[in-house]
Amino acid sequence: MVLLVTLGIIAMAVCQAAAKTHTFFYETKWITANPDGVKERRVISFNGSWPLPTIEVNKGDSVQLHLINGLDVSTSLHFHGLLQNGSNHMDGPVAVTQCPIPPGESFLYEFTVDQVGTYWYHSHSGSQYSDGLRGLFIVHDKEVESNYKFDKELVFSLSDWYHDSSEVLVQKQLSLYNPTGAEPIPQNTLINDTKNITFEVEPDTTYLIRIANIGIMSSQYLFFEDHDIDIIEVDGVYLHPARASMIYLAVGQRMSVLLKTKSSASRNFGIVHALDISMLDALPADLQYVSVNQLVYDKSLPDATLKKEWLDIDSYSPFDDFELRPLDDEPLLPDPDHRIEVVLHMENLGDGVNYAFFNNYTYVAPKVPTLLTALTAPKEYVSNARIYGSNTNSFVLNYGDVVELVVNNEDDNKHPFHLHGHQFQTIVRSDQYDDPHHYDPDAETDLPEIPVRRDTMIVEGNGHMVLRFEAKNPGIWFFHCHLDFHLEQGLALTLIEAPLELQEQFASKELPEYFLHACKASETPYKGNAAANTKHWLDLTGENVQPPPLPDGFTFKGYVALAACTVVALYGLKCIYSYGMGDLNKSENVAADERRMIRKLMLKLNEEQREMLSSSTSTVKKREEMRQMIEELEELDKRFRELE
Ligand SMILES: [Cu+2]
Repeated sequence: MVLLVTLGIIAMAVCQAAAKTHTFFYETKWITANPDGVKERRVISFNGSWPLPTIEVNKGDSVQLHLINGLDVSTSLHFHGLLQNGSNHMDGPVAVTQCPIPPGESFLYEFTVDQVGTYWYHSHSGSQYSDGLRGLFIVHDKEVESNYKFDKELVFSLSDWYHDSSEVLVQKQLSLYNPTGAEPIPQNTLINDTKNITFEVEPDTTYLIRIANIGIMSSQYLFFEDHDIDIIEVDGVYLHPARASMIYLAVGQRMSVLLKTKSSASRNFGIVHALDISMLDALPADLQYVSVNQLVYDKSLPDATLKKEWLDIDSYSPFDDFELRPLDDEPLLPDPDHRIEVVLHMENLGDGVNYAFFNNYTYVAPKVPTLLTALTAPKEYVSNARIYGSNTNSFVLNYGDVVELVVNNEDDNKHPFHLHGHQFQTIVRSDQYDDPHHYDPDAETDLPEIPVRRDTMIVEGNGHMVLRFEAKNPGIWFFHCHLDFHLEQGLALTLIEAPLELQEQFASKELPEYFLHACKASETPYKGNAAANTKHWLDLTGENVQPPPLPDGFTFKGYVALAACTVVALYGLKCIYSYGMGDLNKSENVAADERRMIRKLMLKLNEEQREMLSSSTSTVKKREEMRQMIEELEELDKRFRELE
């Protein structure tokens, strides 16, 4: 009997140490939720529940996540930060590594986790994750965690929150009526997918707090009133602890911090998170950009209240992540074998929509997902960037090369860039400038000896950023702005990393049948070059490309700058409207040139209306008029388009 019990205990211990397989069956379904307590809206649930669960596994475990698409739109899932070494086809971005999963179909995400730390999962199908299809993914490892002393664990997700669905938001963003590419402004912020949370803490206790920004657009600041913290992990990279009073997380970024509570307290303290309002094109009067939650020592003590100085975001000084050092002290990689330099700018194309570009190309999804092009290409073509399309910004990397990626930002805004498949070394991040400042590798002498590694990094407005990594993870890896409206505007490039080795990896294992079934069910071609040509690999006839440019000498921003005052504009609109509508039915009477003129003017007017609408001083009546005018302009343009 004693022996049996002993054997039983040993068996249990072995079981606990052995790697586990975690199996999940999640059906995506629309439900309604009201996380900010202001407006009920549609969100994407798993099996009818939202917020979505935090998935927790141990290093070495396997995940089998069956995703059943119960939505009326297609979907996909990306595990942000997981390197998917050997499982590139499980990475999730539609048109990059997989076909969309259409309504009614299912897909299995199956991989082994060989990393530790704080990650998250989200839809990688358009901007769909702003509809709530996102959650945290945490990987534990006793050995790594034993480097730090803590008693308890907490998890915070931060996000911006919109009352409109992702479909509406993207329509607004990619509109002729949004010529400057102004991003939709969130209505609220959430913490753990709700507002006003309360954490009851014990005195003299150290909490490990994992924090992830799972928003769609805005960076956030976070601090604990009157408490310092030690940062110990950033994007899955464990660190020498760094003392901080405030942190800053762009969308996609994560940190773990240690917070030691006081021995005694005479009140409760604020857990304060605030939007980086410099990223917003306007600040609506009703947007609560600073939120105070409660760190509760004792419920009978007074709660923290909002302090006036917390509203002064300009005075915030968060910890600079370039000061962080990885625990493994991995030194700076040697000078690169392959440097990729891209220039980022935003501009309108001939359809009037504002797009984002790398080296004058805006990302347009290829007809065939890039991974499937790589896996079906003959060896003689697989390393030729051309087959991956002329609008996918594809770069082919050789196995083992040290790759340096330089982004020179010629846009005024900052952008959080995420690279799939790597934790890269962050080498240079310039300040923000009024005019573009490109990276000059010869002038830069002060590279960090032990750079921090991340998977998501900010480039400042008109500044530059430089990252390095070793090309040892064969795969198709997307590099894109995680401000998802910018991704919709085409701010992405594709790394074709070690394609020959990638083909070898997959030579020994077939793509699962359900993987190709998603392609068939969504009518996505799954063989051939970016144009789905399987015979002539260099012939891209029929591929997806960007719209043509604007006519010469025409710039929207210049045009808008010439905008007349509102009164004139309103008067002008009336003339145009009656003229335009009156003649439209006899379309031949309206010369193409005149139509173009009218469209230009409409754009200018619409721009003005939108600017006025976003200013908080307008009266309700005035705002209603403006809205109406925007609608009328949209109707007019629709009719113009029907003529063309
Ligand atoms: Cu961006």
